Amino acid sequence: MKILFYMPHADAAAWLHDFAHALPEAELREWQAGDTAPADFAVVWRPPREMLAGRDDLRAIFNLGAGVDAILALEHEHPGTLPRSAQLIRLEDTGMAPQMAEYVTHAVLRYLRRFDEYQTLQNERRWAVLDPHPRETFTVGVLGLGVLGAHVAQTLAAFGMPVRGYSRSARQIDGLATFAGEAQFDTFLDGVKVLVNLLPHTPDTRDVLNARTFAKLARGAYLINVARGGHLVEADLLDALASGQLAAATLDVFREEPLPAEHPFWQEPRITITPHMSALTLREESVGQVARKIDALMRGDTVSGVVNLERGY
Ligand code: NDP
Ligand code: OXD
Repeated sequence: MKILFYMPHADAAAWLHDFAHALPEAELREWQAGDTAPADFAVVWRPPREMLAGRDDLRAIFNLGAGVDAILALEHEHPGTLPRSAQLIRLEDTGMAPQMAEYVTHAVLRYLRRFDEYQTLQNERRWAVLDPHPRETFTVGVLGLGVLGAHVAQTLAAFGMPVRGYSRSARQIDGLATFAGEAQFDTFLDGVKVLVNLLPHTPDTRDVLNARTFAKLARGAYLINVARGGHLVEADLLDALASGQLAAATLDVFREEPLPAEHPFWQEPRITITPHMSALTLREESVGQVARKIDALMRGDTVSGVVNLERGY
């Protein structure tokens, strides 16, 4: 069995080494421009179109991330790029869920305990105790109750604040109030103090973090966006911060990455910026999961994590 690998900025030799260990019978190679030799599987992150177009020999394409928006954008821009023969399969957790829970919990607790404001006081050499936010009304709303969102929401619920979750289809999760579908979106948002975004980026979810959404939240709410930059209408965030409807935001993802040096977000002290690191792709866990799924497909079994191309996730 032949496997093509492509992951820009990664240590390809280390990945190929680990795959060779996990799949000793496989012939592995890093894809280079112009390589059209046969392959059964492709393991990729943000591949160029020419890597996949016309490759009708592929049985599956493994996306080395949870989000498949970049690869589906290729298909959208150039229909027919994804070989009909191949299933598109994404990573499921592979160590990202605990990382995401740490990141989001840190951000939520920082706002709950007003550490962001204490940092400002320290910068001004001022000693003052601020009124605590009441935990019982510090409602956290998590957009997306998939592999990552459900874990994040359940982790937060253990801290005792009310936690709500929102998904496309109805879900029941212990300790959470759950809402589903557009008809329940406004009820989900009503009074939320911290909005956490863990939706996939699809035509239905693009721009979901906008002025209308912010207006439904509690006054002085917080935003944590760890999904995709395309979910956020950037001008609406700046307006909501200026008006006080939002108090602060923590952003890990941006429309343009790296965030350009001249971008206004860098100048806004109420925005905390991190460089798309909330949940990194871990090599050992990812190689293990992909290798197990390749073994299963070779046996003729079905696997989980297959992307529904119509839904876009
Ligand atoms: P999943 O596919 O497991 O979960 C997606 C969730 O979003 C599901 O609950 C789904 O609903 C819900 N959803 C999808 N579309 C809609 C919609 N239109 N309305 C309401 N709910 C919707 O994804 P993961 O949890 O694995 O990952 C989520 C996203 O996190 C990824 O797509 C990626 O963009 C981002 N990510 C960011 C990382 C980072 O480092 N910043 C790292 C990893 C991922 P339903 O349950 O009904 O299907
Ligand atoms: C992912 C990501 O989708 O790293 O996995 O953003």
